[in-house]
Amino acid sequence: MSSFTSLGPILLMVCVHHNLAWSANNAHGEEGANETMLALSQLESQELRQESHELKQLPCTDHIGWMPFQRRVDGTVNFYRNWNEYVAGFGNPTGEFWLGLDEISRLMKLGSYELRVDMEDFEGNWRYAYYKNFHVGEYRDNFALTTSGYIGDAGNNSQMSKVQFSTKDRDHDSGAESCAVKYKGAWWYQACHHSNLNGQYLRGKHESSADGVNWKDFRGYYYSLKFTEMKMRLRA
Ligand SMILES: [Ca+2]
Repeated sequence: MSSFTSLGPILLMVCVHHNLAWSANNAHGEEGANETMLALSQLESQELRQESHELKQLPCTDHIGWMPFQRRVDGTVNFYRNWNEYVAGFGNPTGEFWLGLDEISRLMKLGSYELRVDMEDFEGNWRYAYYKNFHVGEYRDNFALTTSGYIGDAGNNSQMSKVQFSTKDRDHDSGAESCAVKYKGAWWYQACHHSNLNGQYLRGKHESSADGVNWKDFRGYYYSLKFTEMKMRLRA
């Protein structure tokens, strides 16, 4: 693939808005090179098909190549789910959903990624957290998360180094208890968290501690956010 490196980063996927049609996006959303990139995407897609044996519908990227893999928007989808469900993914990519740890891990094979988290409270305040480096390990590593290079105005509440993913039925955190059970979510818990974006959708202020859709440095442990979206993009 080295002959295509001058095209810059390319993210390839099946897009739910373009059912089973491969689409390609570069970092700048330029349309001029679409034919060339489509050819490249077909090459890559064949490699991906051989790996996965099936095509999975992925969320659409936006015009600059960000692909969402987590979204909370109205509380209609239950996020307090078990390990197998977080591995496989659930929900609807056009609404609330979790893409799935298997898929996120598989996409890591395409290159180096960056992460952006957007969030909104019920008063209309928006914040974001960007991480220049975003990596999710494989199943055998319990999908350990590494992030670094924070920029943003939400607070650096998801910087991690090889922190394994935990669910209510798989405790991989570093605390004595099960953080996923205690805080009713599924996350890269340590002991336990500064962010809990897969927690309960509690719609603003709540009395229970840290078991909502929380981001510590934005609205704290007693406020469940209205909107969150986590998205990844191949890094230039
Ligand atoms: Ca534990």
